Amino acid sequence: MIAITVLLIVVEHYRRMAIERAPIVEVVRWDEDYDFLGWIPTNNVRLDIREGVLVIKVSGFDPYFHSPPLINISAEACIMRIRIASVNCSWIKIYWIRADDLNWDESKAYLFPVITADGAFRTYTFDDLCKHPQWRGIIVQFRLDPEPADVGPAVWYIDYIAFYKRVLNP
Ligand SMILES: [Ca+2]
Repeated sequence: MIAITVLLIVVEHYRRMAIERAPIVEVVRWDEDYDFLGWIPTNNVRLDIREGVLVIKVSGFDPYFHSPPLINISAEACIMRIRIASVNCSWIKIYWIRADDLNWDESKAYLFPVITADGAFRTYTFDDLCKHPQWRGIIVQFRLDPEPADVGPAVWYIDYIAFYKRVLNP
């Protein structure tokens, strides 16, 4: 029995290593003007669409905005890639709801590593959500918060935002 257990652990170890090294494929992407039409300026932001770029202007305290509703992506798509130019805001926080949990709360939230806020476009690829225990099942909708809540007159220019999953046999 011990030998079988050890074998299973070794197999699982190599399976996880293979997944971590597997290529990524795009599941969903918002990039063109019409992709951004369904985005919602929920709290103290103004949204504008300019030549394929979603412009988010912070207009007050605790700014945030929502993705379109019912995106319904599998949590396998746990890698977020964003091409963004940020002015005066170094932190992106994400919240999400799932098909089996439609409440917005702090358990389903994550503050991404710091970004550069000098107004130049950069592409960031975050795989942090792959290890988040609450990023599972079906993701129904998410929201993004320029942080901190008192960030002040910040602006984000999002060229695109996309989610990717790893596949062993693309
Ligand atoms: Ca774009």
